[in-house]
Amino acid sequence: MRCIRTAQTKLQQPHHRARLAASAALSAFCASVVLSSEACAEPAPLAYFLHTAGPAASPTMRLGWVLTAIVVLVVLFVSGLLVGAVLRKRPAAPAEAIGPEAGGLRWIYVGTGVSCIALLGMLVYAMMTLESVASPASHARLVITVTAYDWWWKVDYTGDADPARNFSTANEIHIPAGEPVKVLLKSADVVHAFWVPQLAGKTQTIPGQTNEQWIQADRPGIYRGQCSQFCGAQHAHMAFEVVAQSAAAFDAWRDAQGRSATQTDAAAPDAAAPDAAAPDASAQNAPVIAGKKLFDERCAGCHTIRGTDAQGSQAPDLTHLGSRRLIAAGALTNTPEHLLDWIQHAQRIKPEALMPSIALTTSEAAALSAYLATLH
Ligand code: HEC
Ligand SMILES: [Cu+2]
Repeated sequence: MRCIRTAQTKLQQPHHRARLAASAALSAFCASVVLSSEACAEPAPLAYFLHTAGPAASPTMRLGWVLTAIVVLVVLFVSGLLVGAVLRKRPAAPAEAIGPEAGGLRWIYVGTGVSCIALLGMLVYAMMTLESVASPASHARLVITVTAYDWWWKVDYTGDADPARNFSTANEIHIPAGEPVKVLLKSADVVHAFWVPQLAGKTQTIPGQTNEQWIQADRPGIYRGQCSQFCGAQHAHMAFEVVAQSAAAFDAWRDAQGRSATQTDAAAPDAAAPDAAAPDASAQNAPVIAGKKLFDERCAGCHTIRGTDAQGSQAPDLTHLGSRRLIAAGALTNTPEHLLDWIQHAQRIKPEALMPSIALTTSEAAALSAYLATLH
């Protein structure tokens, strides 16, 4: 958060003391209400105070603001009355006049009446909002299944007539922009909650039950999601991203993700000519081959890479690892350095995560890196 750092630097310089109060106020403001990328260097990733991007979320954001406004008005009004009552001087009453008082009852009738009308109005508005986000305006053509695991998200694309377009991926949900998508929500272990604040409200994932949510992004973009039900040590590092794309880009993505690792390799132009370039290619591929062997020995029990012997089912599918923006459920950006760091120090980066830290020699790390780089 750059704006806080700026404010702190100013505090350390004596000639800026006069601005101390202003800087402190500014940094407090930025820290508590980082509303937009203009206000601060890094936008709040969930950014749900001001920004929504779809019909399942916008009505609830409006409801939130309207209810807040009404509540603030009520507090101000009642505070005003209270201050008025405290300041008001009444004539000293004669001592013998102690007894039931009839004065002031009107305030109670009016107050109760107004409160009832306001509360009833808020209730009706809230029910209407609930109704409007309950189901999409048109039938959802795309249905995906998201299964929550401690502490990551499995995403299954199923239901396409072409089996090659049905597959499993992790922590990154792609959807076509401008159309509703139905999300079936499951849990593999404990109760989690699926929440993409800019696209829809929260829905719990409950073991043994399938819940439903729908999301729709009006425009292409990347929308951050987060588990919002405390589910254990790494609950806070259980994020994901929804990537909304044009219909064509989404189709291309789905086609690519459906391919197995070997198909992707075969499609790559440099691996297409195994004959003439064989000696060269195999020298180049030696680390890749060593890396694949290492993967089969040390990682395949948990992870799947489609098209290979690695068929583990308790961890993210890594067939197209390279296509993801983030790894470890949003904990790190997907760079070769972060990948190696994660593999060797998963327990430092996400203590108690269900992947062990794996010790690698320098050459093993290089080989594994080379192999993982082929999983695009
Ligand atoms: C005991 C099971 C297990 C083993 C063995 C294991 N992993 Fe994992 N791995 C996991 C789990 C579980 C996660 C998800 C952790 C999380 O995000 O909380 C994970 C996450 C990952 C991720 C991040 C994937 C993503 O999309 O976010 C990578 C990359 C990865 N593992 C690579 C490896 C490699 C390489 C090996 C072998 C050297 C390996 N893993 C061995 C269980 C395992
Ligand atoms: Cu969770």
